[in-house]
Amino acid sequence: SRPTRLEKLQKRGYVRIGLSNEPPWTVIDADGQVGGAGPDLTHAVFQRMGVSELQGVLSTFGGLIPGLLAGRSDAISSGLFIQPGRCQAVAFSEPDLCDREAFLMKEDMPLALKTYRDLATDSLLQVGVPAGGTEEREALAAGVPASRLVPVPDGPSGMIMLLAGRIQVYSLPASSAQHLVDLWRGQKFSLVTVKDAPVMCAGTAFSPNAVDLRDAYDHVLAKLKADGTYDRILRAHGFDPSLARGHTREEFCRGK
Ligand code: 6CS
Repeated sequence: SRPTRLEKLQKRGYVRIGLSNEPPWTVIDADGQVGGAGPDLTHAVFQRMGVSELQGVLSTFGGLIPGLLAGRSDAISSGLFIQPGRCQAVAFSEPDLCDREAFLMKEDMPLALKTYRDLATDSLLQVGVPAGGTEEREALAAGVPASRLVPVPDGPSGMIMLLAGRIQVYSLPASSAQHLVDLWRGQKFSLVTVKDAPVMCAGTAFSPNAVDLRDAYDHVLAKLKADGTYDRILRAHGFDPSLARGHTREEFCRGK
C-alpha cells in the first residue's frame, strides 16, 4: 500500500513549517533558528508523531496559505487565526494559541480609542495592520475605509511607522504589541485592548488534502493538552493555556 503523508514525513525526518516572524507567536534568531509558542508546540506534537526535526519557511502573513497550498510547507504554525474564510482554504487543527487584539499608539496621542468602530469615526487616522492579517478584515468590517489602512510587514516596521507619524494606530494581537513595547523600552507607547473584538484563537493549518495528517496531529495535541506539555510550552512564551480550552475549531470556522 502507498505510504501515508505521516509515513513520508517520518521517513524524511523533518516537517517544514510556514511562519511569519512575530514574537512571541514565532521567533527566528540571527542563525535562522526557529522558536516561539507556535513552532515549539508544533515541534513537540510532531516529535511524538515520530518526526524529529522542524524546519521554518519564512513568509508574511498573507503568504502563509498560498505557500502551504503550493507545497512550500507541510503545515502553518504561526498564530494563524481560525476564521470562516480560511477554513474554506485549509484544514485547521483544534485551537492552540489564543489572544485579544490591541491598539498600539504613541503615548502622547490625545485619543481615547477603544474599538474598531472608533477608528472608523476619526477620518484623519491612518491605521497600521499586519499585511494579510485578520485586523485588516476587522477594521474594514467596522467601517474603516481601505484608504486609511496601511499594511505593515513586521513589528519593527510598525513601530518605526508609529514613531515617524506615518500611522497613528497599530492594530495587532496584544501579546505581539506587548513584546514590541518591551523592546522599545526607551520610548513611550500606550497599549489598549480592543473592546469590540473577541478573543481570537489560532490553529496549525494543513492542506485540505492532508486531513489524515491533521487528524493525527489533533490526536497528539489533545494528549499534550492533557499531560501538561501544552501548558508548559504556552506559559514559557507568556500565553494563557486556559483560553483555547473553552473553544473548538468548529465554532471559529462557523463564525458569528
Ligand atoms: O492570523 C492572523 O491574521 C493574525 N495572527 C497573528 C498572530 N498576528 C497578526 C495576524 O493578523
